[in-house]
Amino acid sequence: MDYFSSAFADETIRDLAKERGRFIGTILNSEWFNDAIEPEFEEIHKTQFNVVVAENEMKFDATEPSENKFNYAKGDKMVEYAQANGLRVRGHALAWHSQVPGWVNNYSGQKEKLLSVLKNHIDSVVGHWKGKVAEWDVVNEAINDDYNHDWRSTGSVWYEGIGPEFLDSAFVWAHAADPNAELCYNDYAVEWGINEGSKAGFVLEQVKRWKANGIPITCVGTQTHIEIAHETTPQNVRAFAKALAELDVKLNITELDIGFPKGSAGKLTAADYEKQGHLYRQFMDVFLEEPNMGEFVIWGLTDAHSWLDEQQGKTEGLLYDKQYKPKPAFDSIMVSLKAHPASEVKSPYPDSVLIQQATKFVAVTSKLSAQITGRILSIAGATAAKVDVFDMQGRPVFSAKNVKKAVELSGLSEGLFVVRVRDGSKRLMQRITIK
Ligand code: 9MR
Repeated sequence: MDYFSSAFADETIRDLAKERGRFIGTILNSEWFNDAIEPEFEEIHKTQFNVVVAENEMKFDATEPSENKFNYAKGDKMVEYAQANGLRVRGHALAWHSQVPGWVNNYSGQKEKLLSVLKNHIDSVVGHWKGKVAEWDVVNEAINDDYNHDWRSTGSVWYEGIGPEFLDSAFVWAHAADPNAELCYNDYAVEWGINEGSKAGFVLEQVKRWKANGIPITCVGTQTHIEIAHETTPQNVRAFAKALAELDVKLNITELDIGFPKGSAGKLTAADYEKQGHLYRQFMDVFLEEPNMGEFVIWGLTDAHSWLDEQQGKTEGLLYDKQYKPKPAFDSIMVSLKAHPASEVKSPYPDSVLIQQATKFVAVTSKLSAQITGRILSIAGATAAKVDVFDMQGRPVFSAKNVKKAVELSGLSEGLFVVRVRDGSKRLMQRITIK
């Protein structure tokens, strides 16, 4: 279905985010690390975003697959990519009950041993990327799914063996290993409101306690894996952000996706995608309006590679479709950014953080430009562009594929035309005069 024609082809989320002192990004999917992803992926990723997270490659089982034998190769690959392209790096995740390798589980119930395993892991991993990973999910998903929320007491090797103090210790160790890194508690279903008995309410109680006890937490992550029907969630996130601001803690959106029910695949209408865009826009509005929100991360870039299809009864939750075309949600995010001018958006980061990002920033190479000399149309910024020319009534009069640098617009008379250049996700529409 070809309903996506972005009105913002020549502007990027990244430039607008940067001007506002904020970070907007998506994960690098595991397929990227394995060189098994379409070339459009990286091109869009580094052009449109300024923060990155590894889908799986900085998790415990990936970084310490056997005891005290660390594997940083994939994480290093991402850090180098981020540095080369001026992206901030989020580290995900240090202490989590899931994706823990078998050798750790062999120490179940051995408190002293598990404490030293977790400390060694945090010292080593955070130490390895000191100064390069700006922010860590120190503890991930440690709260249970019961109605009366409490720590997850079963199914967590850390809680069962160590007790709740594993959380406090993890923050202290991470801070010692990189005193400048932001340190987050990250969880799902905290976008359901902050009422009594809510998961977010439980987080707030813990953050209060941590702050009172000098535990070095600086941020909370709301994963925000939601569905199209969850219309109240943006305002819940706003309330959570305000409550955390009182405690001098940031709230980041860390894993956003807005899925449709799986059965709707192939049946979605333009109105459905508009609705999805509207929800994305509301999240972006909240993000830009709350001064203690710094990062807005979407859990995937293209619907072609998403955990929703692989592991959930959901589908099509991201900004780009399976052909890497920007969906209405992309434009909605741009509209929100434009509706919140840089002069009105506060950044929660000190100048030092923003300047560092700015100097690492390399020029966006993705913009297309075109120039006509006689009948030769020269194009800059394209790898293999499709060029279409229309007369002023919109009738197609010329078409060429795989244009790299220039094409002769043969067969055209003199006069005014509109040229459209498309190269992957990049587009350009421009008037030209043939003399
Ligand atoms: O997207 C990740 C998927 O590839 C993994 O198989 C899965 C394993 O647990 O983890 C997914 O990412 C999760 C993230 O690390 C934590 N929050 C929920 C994410 C989606 O499951």
